[in-house]
Amino acid sequence: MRLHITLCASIIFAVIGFIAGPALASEPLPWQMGFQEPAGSIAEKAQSLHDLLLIVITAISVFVLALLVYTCVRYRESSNPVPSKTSHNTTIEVLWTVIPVLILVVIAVPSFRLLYYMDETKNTDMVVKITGNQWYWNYEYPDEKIGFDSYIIDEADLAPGQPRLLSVDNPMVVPEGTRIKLLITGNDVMHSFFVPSLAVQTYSIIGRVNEVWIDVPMGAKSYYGQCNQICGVNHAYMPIVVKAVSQQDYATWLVTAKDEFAMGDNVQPSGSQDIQLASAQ
Ligand SMILES: [Cu+2]
Repeated sequence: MRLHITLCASIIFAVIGFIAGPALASEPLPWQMGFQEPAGSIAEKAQSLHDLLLIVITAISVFVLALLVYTCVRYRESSNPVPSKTSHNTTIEVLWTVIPVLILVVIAVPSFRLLYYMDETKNTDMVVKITGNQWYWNYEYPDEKIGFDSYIIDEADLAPGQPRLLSVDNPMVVPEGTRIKLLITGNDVMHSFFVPSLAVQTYSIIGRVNEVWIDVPMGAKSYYGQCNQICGVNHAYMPIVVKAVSQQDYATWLVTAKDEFAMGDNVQPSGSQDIQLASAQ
């Protein structure tokens, strides 16, 4: 009975979440079972690869389970008192080698296709450099010469509608319908820039720049993510918000951002100076 109630509640939550969720934001929903709704071409391809893999692994698991059950029943001691002493069977050995190879080939084709698609960062519209710090993110727009830190908003300071543990003071604002090259690096320990709905998860490592791209679809929407590499005591408190806005709103935002977050030609991201000072001492 209790199981039924829990099950019904989870289905209702999932349906409510599905109806209410997608319009404004991509974020985890109560009782969510699957992926967040994929946003952009990379996430859609990743989701369809996942769906294919789910079919393959389910079929394999059911087949192996059926074989096990059949063997246990058919060859139990009472119905099979004298066990076979067969040690080789060439046909079966060929089959259990060739069939898994074929399955792996079927999986490899879409998998490599997606890997190469994700690797192709040439046709992007703009660049954002992202630096992981203990425990916040820094975003730089090199073409606009702006850069700013992005900190979590304390639970006590959340405005109505802002999700707990996921909201930040300065989101990474981007125009809708753009392909954005991300240059991801770090300033101290390893972090990981992870936005599930955009299917991006890339390590941020000091002294190294990892290049990826995201395909931000049309529509004003916030895509929520978090650091995904244990990076110290406040690891759970450095969320990510990629805020897609209309081209017009982006232009308006840029005007104020250039005022507020202007960088000189040689300005380093905040945090790196601290490290240099610390190592000089
Ligand atoms: Cu972390």
